[in-house]
Amino acid sequence: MSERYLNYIGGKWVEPSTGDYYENRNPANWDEVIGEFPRSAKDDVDQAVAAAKKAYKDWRLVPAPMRGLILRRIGELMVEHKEELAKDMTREMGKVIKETRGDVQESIDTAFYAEGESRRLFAPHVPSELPNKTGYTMRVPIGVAGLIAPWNFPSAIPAWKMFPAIVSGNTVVIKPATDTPYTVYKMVQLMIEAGLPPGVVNIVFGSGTKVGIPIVEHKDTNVISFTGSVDVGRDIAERGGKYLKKVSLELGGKNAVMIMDDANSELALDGVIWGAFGTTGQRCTATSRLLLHENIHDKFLEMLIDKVKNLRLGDGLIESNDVGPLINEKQVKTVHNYVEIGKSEGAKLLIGGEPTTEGDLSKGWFYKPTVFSDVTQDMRIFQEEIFGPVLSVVKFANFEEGLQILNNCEYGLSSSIYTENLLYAMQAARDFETGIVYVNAPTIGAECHFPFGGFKNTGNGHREGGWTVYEIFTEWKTIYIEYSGKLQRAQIDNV
Ligand code: UN1
Repeated sequence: MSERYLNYIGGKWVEPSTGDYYENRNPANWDEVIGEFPRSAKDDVDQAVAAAKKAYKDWRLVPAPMRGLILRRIGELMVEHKEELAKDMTREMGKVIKETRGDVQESIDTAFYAEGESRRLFAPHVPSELPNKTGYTMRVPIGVAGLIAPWNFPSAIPAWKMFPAIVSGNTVVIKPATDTPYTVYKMVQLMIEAGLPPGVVNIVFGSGTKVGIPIVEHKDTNVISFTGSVDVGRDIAERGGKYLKKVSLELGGKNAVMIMDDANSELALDGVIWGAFGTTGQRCTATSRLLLHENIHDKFLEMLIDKVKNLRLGDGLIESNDVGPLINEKQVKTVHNYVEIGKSEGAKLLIGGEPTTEGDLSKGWFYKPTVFSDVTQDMRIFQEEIFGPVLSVVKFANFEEGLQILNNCEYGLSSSIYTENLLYAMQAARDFETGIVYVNAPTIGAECHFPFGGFKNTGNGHREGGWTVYEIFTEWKTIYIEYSGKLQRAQIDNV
């Protein structure tokens, strides 16, 4: 029998109240069971939130730089365990080993950045309008943070949420994605080893309905952070709204690369391949629309298809493979359904377009890298997030038309322009309606110390990453101190 893993609540590994577990399997080899994880329920959430609430009383009073030292230790332990974490992540999530190393590295960077930020949670001191009176501000933690993580970045996204939440003085209850519980389990082990007191971090494994919703609706979770689909994000915002909770959402993307006719085409080609087929297209930031200037359209497509043909699909643990499997069978069906939709809408399938079980791939959820040309703006494969290795190509005649096509989208996460022309680059930076714009680089590859998030349906205005994530996990407080020894009335006595 495979190993069983438990929830972590109030400093103890505990069985779920349901006594029920599910198997976590390797998407590249369905026969391999990584472990059995709890199918928890509301009772477990209640216990975890109670433990977090209790721990918050002391944790909020630990000086932020001291909390930061623990974050540094967490980062150091992750450096020591980087290779092992990456290998296990590839086994449970599928993406190739160089990418899982990057995923762990993003968490390490986030830990070290959090340590730095712990010594500079700046808050302005501003002059008062009255004499012998002053006003200053401070940032305080919010309380218990409910964190709901996706499976595509099994380490980095939990780190983006947990580390700033903790360093700011909150305690957390995290629900890892059901497809990638093991990575968070291992991270939390290291966080305990680094010296986090009991109750500061709690994990409850299980589904969105049985665990996620109770976290959002619990009266004692004060801030919620979720990364996932628009539909679930909307539901969470509505539920959180009823309790007037702070809810931070990072939702989908339908990211486009626009290639002008003056671009360095080899550079653009490498960027498009990496952006579209890295992580098997399962990034919020993945390139899923390619806009090609009509002067280079045919030639670039030829070069692109040649490269796509040579991408090696397979088990991500084999260093020479380029593209791993999709996360699960359901995702294969979703991706394939979109391919069928694309064909029926009249787009031209140039390569791929089907799952594959050839040779070594027989036990995994592999899908061939797929490219459609002749895509038009009204097509669903142009508008909707697919979250798989499917690239939709559209032709445009000039910068203005390309810009209109790029912005014709309900999402606004990431975008990119390839050009050698400064005027186009600067206009793209200003006019692309996305939270992240790249010039001469693909749509993926955000760094942990910059704000991350997007416009439109990509989110609800918050930004994870960088210094802005500390806005999510802290509350502002304003303190007025009167030292005139008399009643002074603002707006009245000083005019
Ligand atoms: C995501 O896909 O949700 O910029 C996160 C990138 C990564 C993070 C992606 N650093 O592609």
